Amino acid sequence: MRILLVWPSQPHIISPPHMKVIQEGLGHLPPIGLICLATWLRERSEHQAEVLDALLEGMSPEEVARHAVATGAQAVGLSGMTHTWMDCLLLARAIRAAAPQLPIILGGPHATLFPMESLEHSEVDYVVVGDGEVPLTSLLDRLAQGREDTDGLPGVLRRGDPAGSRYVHPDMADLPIPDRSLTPWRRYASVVSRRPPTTVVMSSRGCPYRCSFCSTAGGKKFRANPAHRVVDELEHCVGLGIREFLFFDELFTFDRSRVLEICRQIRERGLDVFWDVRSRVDRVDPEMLRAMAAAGCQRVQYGIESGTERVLGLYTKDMTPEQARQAVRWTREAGISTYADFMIGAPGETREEILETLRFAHSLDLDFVHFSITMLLPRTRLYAQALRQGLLARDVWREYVLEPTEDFHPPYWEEVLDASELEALLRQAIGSFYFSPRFLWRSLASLRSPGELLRKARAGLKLALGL
Ligand code: B12
Ligand code: SF4
Repeated sequence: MRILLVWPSQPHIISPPHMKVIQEGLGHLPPIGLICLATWLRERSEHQAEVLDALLEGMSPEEVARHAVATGAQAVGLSGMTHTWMDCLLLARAIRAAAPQLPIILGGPHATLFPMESLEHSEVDYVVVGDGEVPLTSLLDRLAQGREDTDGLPGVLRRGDPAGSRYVHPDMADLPIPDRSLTPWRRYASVVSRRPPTTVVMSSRGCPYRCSFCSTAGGKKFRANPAHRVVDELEHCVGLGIREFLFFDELFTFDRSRVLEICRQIRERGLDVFWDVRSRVDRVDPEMLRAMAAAGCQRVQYGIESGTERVLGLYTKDMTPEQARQAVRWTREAGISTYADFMIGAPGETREEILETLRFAHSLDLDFVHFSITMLLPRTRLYAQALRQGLLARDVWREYVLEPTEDFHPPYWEEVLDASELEALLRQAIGSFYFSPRFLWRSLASLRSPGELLRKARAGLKLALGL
């Protein structure tokens, strides 16, 4: 069968106001999940897949539907997050209207978290829950036989089926290297790119930690590609002309010996690459960071979240502010840039605690910071707590999935401070960082071209005016 795999445009994305303001300047990253699927189908099945990044191409739902018809697609697969669910649904409707016979299959983090609710919409024929490679192949095999049922198919559901469990691919090393040339790889870069084009790598999936605000879409079990396979993937991309990599693993540094081996092999193979990773502050050490720096690591992004032990405890982050301070220091000493995420608006968090977090963030000498208001994300323990305690009267996310509306506001914990007070504190936090003389000076010193200066200045100005 011939399947069109689409990453939809996102005009209705649920995003905090300050992110919407700067969205345009953030650049585009490849839809790596769809690239993984298309590569798998090409190498392990008779089916053919096309990946269409409608967000990158700026294509409307109607344009995508026309493209599906014009290219003779026999099925369409859509990927998305709950935050982009409304756009997935509008796209599914446009495809149904243009080609009613085409089966529409939904996969990705949203489908995994809300399979049954998504199937309530008649435009969605099948959902794939979890890793998509094997489920999608078996579904296409079945559709090719002219069958529509899902009996015995792993991770695939259709309307009327009982709820099923997520499909977990048994061995990550068995997955082929995603072929970036299936997408316009030269056009991908992010605002923090140093040597575009940039690509995304997922060298592991899953995270065993228990932060209450996180939905750990990759599952609780850490599953990783062995070091040689990770470096093979980098080498493959270098062959194509890509030298900059964003590792989007939930927890790249979980397995210390794997990280050291990846670094050793990058050096041994003489790969001239730039990369950045996400980590916890308690899963790094000076030796590991030095090895990472020597192998081209440019930046480590830490989820520090708060400067107070009480709030970190509320989030069950299982780390302390002191560990954060130490990790940032070690990272800087290794010559790697630091990027930290902070959140404001935890259960019971007071203005004073938020200001303490702000002071803490300033005291760390970070290169980049990102502040956000704690969003009560669907299917998280924090969200369940808000429902249990009556802070939220209704399951607003479920209602949204059943009937998405443009004016949906993601829920915050508004017990002590309400949304407008939190937003004012967020503006203060962002402003105090990005307009501080130290930060401005550092940004200017790290600029590489007038174009970059222009892009960053535009994003900064929009932030200042938009907020
Ligand atoms: C990379 C990433 C991003 C990148 C996206 C870049 C890109 N173009 O892909 C960036 C940094 C831009 C990003 C931003 C955001 N993200 Co994000 N992000 C992730 C992250 C870390 C990895 C996703 C990924 O690439 N996984 C690797 C691939 C291989 O897995 P996958 O995409 O899930 O695909 C597999 C399966 O899901 C399935 N599949 C996927 N699509 C399809 C389609 C079909 C048809 C089928 C059959 C199967 C299938 O098969 C694939 C292969 O096995 C996840 C966490 C996670 N581990 O999933 C969060 C995550 C997806 N992000 C999340 C959120 C909330 C956001 C933001 C909305 C945050 C914000 N408030 O601003 C923004 C949205 C911005 C935007 N414009 O899209 C949430 C979504 C939760 C939800 N309920 O949907 C997640 C799950 C994080 C979390 N734990 O809460 N994100
Ligand atoms: S926030 Fe990070 S460390 Fe915590 S559970 Fe989620 S992925 Fe794991």
